[in-house]
Amino acid sequence: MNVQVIPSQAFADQKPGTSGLRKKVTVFQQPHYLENFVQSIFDSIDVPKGATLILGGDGRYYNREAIQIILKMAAANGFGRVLVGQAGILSTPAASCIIRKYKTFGGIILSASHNPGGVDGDFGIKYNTPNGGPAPEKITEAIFEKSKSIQRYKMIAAPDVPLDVIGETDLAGMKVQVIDAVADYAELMESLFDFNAIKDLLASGFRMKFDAMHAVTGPYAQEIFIQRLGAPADSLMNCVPLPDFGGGHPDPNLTYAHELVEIIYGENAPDFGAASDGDGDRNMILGKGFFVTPSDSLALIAANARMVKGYAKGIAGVARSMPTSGAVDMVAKSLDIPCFETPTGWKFFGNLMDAGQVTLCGEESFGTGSSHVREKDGLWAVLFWLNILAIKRQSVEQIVKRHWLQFGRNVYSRHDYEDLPLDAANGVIEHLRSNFSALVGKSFGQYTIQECDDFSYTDPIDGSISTKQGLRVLFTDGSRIVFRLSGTGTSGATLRIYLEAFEPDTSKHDLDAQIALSEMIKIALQISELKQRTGRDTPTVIT
Ligand code: G16
Repeated sequence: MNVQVIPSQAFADQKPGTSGLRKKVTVFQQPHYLENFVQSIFDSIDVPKGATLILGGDGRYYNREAIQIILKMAAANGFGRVLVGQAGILSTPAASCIIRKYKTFGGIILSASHNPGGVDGDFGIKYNTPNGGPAPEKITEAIFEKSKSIQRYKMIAAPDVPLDVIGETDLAGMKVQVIDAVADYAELMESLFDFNAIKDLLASGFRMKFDAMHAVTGPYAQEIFIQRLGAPADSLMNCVPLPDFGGGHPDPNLTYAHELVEIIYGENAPDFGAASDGDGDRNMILGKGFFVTPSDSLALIAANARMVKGYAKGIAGVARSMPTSGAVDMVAKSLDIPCFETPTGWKFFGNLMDAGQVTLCGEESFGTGSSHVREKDGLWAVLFWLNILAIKRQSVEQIVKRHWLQFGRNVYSRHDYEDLPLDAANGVIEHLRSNFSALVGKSFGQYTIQECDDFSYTDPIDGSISTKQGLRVLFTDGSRIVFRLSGTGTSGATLRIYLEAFEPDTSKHDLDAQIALSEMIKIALQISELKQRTGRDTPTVIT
């Protein structure tokens, strides 16, 4: 084998964020940049000789080039086999499914998720461990440490491997197996949900619209909704994956999925709308003229899990990230099952799922999933909703409102301030943190602050501690405001303000969240001195 040891110089900025290393494509295109990070992964995980790796990405610009580099590095670093999605494509949940199904040594996923793509867009890379989940902090920290002092990487000199046709190629003694990216995942979905019931629903005149946002789930949606469930072709939109996502921002929320939102709030709207993101792990759920918050979606899925085939025996427990609303906590209480509150980031759910303590997990950031894989899973959430709708035969809005009637409504919204100067955003957080004791006991109209803290988490399974995971301002009536800086952006800083108030009064359940939360929004702006410190008081995105 012709292994080359290529000298290199360390880059100081390869610290993985909330979910892997995400940077501009142009940063990754610098000589040795990607290679250094990949070698740092391999040097941090003690690759057993002959191990199998999964490799694939969301198809964004630079995916193919990166795959060829990683294959040649995997061959030089002792892997025996790499399973690659056809054309180098795998959705993030499908990659997790395949890592688990074929019991591989883990996988490398190329994605910057919901961030824009294209020549000037973003690229990303992360390592998932053999359980199929994103590497925990102790591994991402080790990778970062290696990346700071790396001086060489290993690669073989060989021609590129053909990736478009299913089959096997020998790469200097390592097998490269190009696999169907969709089949294993679709089979897993069919084992969890009642496809016959959903087929009947779709045949009954019920209309759905799924928006793949020109990202990775297009072919998965085609296979599952059209081929296996018999939905008419016009049930799908933007299902041809494009390296720049058609110039869009593949983030399934009310702002960026506006094409779908206009359809679902327009005349002759379909009964159900859904979208997923760049790499297929996020989801947005809509009914005719109605938006389901991700926090409510998690609560509803938990409350109705028993009616769905794969969850008929009941769920062991639930987990949500700290900024996610407490709606699922109410359901857990009524089911008498544990509910865990973790920091933001799917990696924090892995230990709980591996230990069998939780079945369902969710985050306000449009992520929902279960222990069927170790990533959040966009199409899984869409199918869960379709299965519930197939059984209940009520509208999405009716289902949500009946849920609120039973459990109360956790009125919720997130305000994002994108692309803030880093210093100003850090200044807001520091200002709040240093003001905690002055804030406690202070009243603003009907609201009084009871407690403020900087969220920290001790993993109940391995005892690892994660600190500084978001600032919480908790009010005496149970309302709260959370301030947190995003860990997934690539330019400037994004400040997220999460607002939540519990509303048991059913007469107020129809209120628009922005109106119901208007006092809290004012308090958030006032105590953070946002306008003075950043010059901004209007969010970029409201969800
Ligand atoms: C990633 C993680 C999620 C997390 C989200 C938060 O999502 O996988 O678990 O909730 O980031 O992002 P931020 O730090 O920007 O608030 P994704 O879909 O980008 O992989």
